[in-house]
Amino acid sequence: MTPNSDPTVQPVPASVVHQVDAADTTLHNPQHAVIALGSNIGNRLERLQSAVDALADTPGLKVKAVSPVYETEPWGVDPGSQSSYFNAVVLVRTTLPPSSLLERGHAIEEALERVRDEHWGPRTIDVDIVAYQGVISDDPRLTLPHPRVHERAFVLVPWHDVDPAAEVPGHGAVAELLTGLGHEGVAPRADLELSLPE
Ligand code: A4P
Ligand code: MG
Repeated sequence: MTPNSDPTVQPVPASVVHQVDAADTTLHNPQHAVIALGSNIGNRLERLQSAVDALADTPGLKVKAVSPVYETEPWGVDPGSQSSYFNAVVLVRTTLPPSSLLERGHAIEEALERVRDEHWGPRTIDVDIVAYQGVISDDPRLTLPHPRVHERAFVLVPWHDVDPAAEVPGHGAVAELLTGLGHEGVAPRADLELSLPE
């Protein structure tokens, strides 16, 4: 099935931001990676934008696309126990190995005042490495692809927006996974937009 023949998959919203100049010209042998951002405390849009800016500022990394912003119901926690999230997905090309990309993600979380006091607790920002090239790894420090991504419409919907042909390594096409999951609890915020630094 082609992604567009699936009635549950929405057309690409206008706010997908693509950077068309080639990272390839400035990076040697760059690898594709997919990063998910989530925030449910404070100024959620500002936090997501700060994370995008910090990724774009990372040596050896080019941000290639930034998804639209979605407001999403908290997943995996008691209903009503947390505020809604803003979620987005960023496509990058990078010469950083996976472990360095994870470290950079943690540094960005720390810079944005993330406090880790509760597993799956509310957070100013969460930076997850969703996928790195086609790598599959069950290392608990960096599991690839992210262990729950194939069950999470709040990641798959924005990922599909920026890459309709995307695949979750080991789990199949994002479009197919979304057919099973649906879009419930994942609402586009067409009034909001993340920008890609020049
Ligand atoms: N880790 C292993 N693999 C990865 C990976 N691929 N990317 C390790 C990032 N980190 C990875 O993460 C815990 C440990 O996972 C780290 O030490 C890292 O080395 P954490 O960020 O400290 O803690 P966490 O985020 O609370 O745990 P976790 O398991 O990453 O939670 P998730 O899976 O990120 O889920 N609902 C909505 N609507 N939107 C959300 O964004 N997020 C969560 C958190 C729950 N519900 C949500 C959302
Ligand atoms: Mg996390």
